[in-house]
Amino acid sequence: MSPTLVEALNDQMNYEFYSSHVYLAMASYCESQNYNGFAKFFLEHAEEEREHGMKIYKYLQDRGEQAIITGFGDPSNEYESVLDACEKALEHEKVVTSRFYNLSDIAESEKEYTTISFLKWFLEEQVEEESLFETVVQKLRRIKDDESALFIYDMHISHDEVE
Ligand code: OFO
Repeated sequence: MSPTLVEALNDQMNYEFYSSHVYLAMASYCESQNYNGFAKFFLEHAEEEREHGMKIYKYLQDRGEQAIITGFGDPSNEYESVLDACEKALEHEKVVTSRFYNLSDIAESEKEYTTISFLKWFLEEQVEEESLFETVVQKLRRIKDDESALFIYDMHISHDEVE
């Protein structure tokens, strides 16, 4: 793999770890507001993002490259509501998708067929993740300020919204 591609893969690996922190912060916000169902939902996502980061970590090592661990900025810990957190999660996933498109462009331009194939899993995963957050955001927009409906959704979210 070219140094450009290795650097881009490293960057995405670190972004996945950052995503894990973003969802951890969202989980903590939800828990602080006593929305424990949403907190659990975001904690599960935080764990998934860590697994995504580790998938790239392993790929880099398998290809004879060192995975370079760096930091990203702090995630936001302040949200106006559960809906606000979920809208931001959806926006975040859209950024992740565009990052995988860029990575795929680099791999394609280098005819790096193994990496192109490796990245396909992530592209498919992004379709599921965007669709999941779209669903949650749509439901929350319908719920609006109905506290009882939000209370019921909070009890069911981890069970209802699975990829
Ligand atoms: Fe939620 O995205 Fe990772 O890849």
